[in-house]
Amino acid sequence: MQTDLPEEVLREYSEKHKKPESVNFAYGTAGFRTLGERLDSVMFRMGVLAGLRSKALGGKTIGVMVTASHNPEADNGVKLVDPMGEMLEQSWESYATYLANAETTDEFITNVQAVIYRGGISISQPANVVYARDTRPSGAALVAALEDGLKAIGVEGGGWNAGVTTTPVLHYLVRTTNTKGTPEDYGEPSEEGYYSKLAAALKALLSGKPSPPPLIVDCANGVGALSVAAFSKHVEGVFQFQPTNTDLQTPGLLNFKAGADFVKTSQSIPPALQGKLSAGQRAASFDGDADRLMYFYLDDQTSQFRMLDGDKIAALVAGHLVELVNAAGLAGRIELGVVQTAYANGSSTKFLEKRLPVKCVPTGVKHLHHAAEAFGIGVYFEANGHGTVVFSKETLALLNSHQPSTPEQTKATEDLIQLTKLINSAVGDALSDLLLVEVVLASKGYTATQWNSSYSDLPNRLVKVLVPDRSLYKTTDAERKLTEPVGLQEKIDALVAQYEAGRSFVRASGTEDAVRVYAEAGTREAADELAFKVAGLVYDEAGGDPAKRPKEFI
Ligand code: 16G
Ligand code: MG
Repeated sequence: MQTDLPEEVLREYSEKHKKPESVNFAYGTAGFRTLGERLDSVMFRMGVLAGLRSKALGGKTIGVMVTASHNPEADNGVKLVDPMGEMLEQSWESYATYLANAETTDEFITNVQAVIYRGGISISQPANVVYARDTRPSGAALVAALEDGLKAIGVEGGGWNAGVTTTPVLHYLVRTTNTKGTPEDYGEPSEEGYYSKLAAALKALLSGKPSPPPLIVDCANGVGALSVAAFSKHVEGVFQFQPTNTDLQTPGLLNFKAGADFVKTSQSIPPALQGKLSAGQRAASFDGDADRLMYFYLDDQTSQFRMLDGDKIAALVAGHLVELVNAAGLAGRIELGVVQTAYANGSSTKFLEKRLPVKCVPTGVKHLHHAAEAFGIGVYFEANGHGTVVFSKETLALLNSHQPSTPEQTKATEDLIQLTKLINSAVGDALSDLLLVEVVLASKGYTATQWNSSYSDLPNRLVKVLVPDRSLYKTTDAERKLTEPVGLQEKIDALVAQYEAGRSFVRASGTEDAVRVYAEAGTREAADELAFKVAGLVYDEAGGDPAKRPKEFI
């Protein structure tokens, strides 16, 4: 049994994975993320930290995912996953940053010792870690560095390599490993177990309903392509995918003019799908690690592109869950709520608020997930397509013990129970969310057009502003208002007041060195104008170089 820190081993490995000079790493909303070539030392150190985190929790299995999600192919990243499949606890994010930025091996060892001390960690505890990566070319070498970290800190068997898989699968593996044989058992801890679980729930939920039409899925030329291919085998004859953007060989294609982020930010159809969609036919896009989902279709009348984003998914799913809870005879016994961020379209918030409680929280899955857990059934989605539904322990127990008194109640209760299995509550999951959407549409007999008609999005615009120091931008009220730089918010308010249905907010990005401006208004022109005016204001207030001022800023 290990009782002391294996300092010599750590030193030896640390020398092999030196930190690049003059780079400052920060564990942001989704872990560390930057050019893959810069991340060798970070990976090694996160291997060590994952081991320490597991030891701190008495040997519970911790997850490590190597991915940069929707970012360009040259980027990579790493994030740690806590035992129930949730994001790393916030207090440990600062440990991650602290270890990643130690300049030398000596400093690294000192910092490791400090983490052990501050975290009250007993080094003699066992450590268990499962890790995976997406399809990025830099992934294999980075995983090798991670493995050195796991070995150096004494993780059992050097960790469990789950190979190339999606972020949601990794989260599922963490949760199932830790809950196996407990009352919170979440399924078989294997990728096949994940597919089987989703497939069984899908079959139960679609039984007796018309089969959904074959669905075009844009896999962003990423790991989602593997996942869709593997899952398809489990649902033959029940559900048919038509995967596109599945090229994992050609360099540079990952997320390039493809995937959920492309669809959301460009508000247009991925070029590879052009000419493949008939009017009214729906299609979906995953992002590069398959934890975000975006739907779209071409209008049957005008052939115009129509996007069904995270807000539309939340509205569809929450509405259906309310109906099921009522139909099951459980109205008033389960509190349903929706969690959004400031990026949620104003129309979606209005639509939802008429039906159930809606909460707004800062950007980043951990905030949404946490807030959703306060409800009996919490639906959370970011507009960018990342989200899921969480069920409280009480709700799960109630569903299982409920005695329905009519056949209708029995059916609704069974559907709710199957939905708890179809939904990956550990994390936003493009595949599971897609199946959820398809089940709801099949239950309601809705087309994409009918789904989209629930409310009309207010035209909106997102603009990025490069400023010398984004850390100067401090917000309050779930990021909807700036407190610093002092005085800027008042100027934004004065601009917003000039636009009908106008709304705008400014926040520092957690993943990029930039400040983001969001604006929406009654018309497309007004939304664009408001966004560019606020962007100009931010740029000038920050003392931006007039020569480099983007010409669209007003
Ligand atoms: C990360 C977050 C996502 C958020 C996005 C915002 C996770 C797993 N992912 O991708 O939820 O929407 O960052 O990016 O938390 P931004 O801070 O650059 O606007
Ligand atoms: Mg992602």
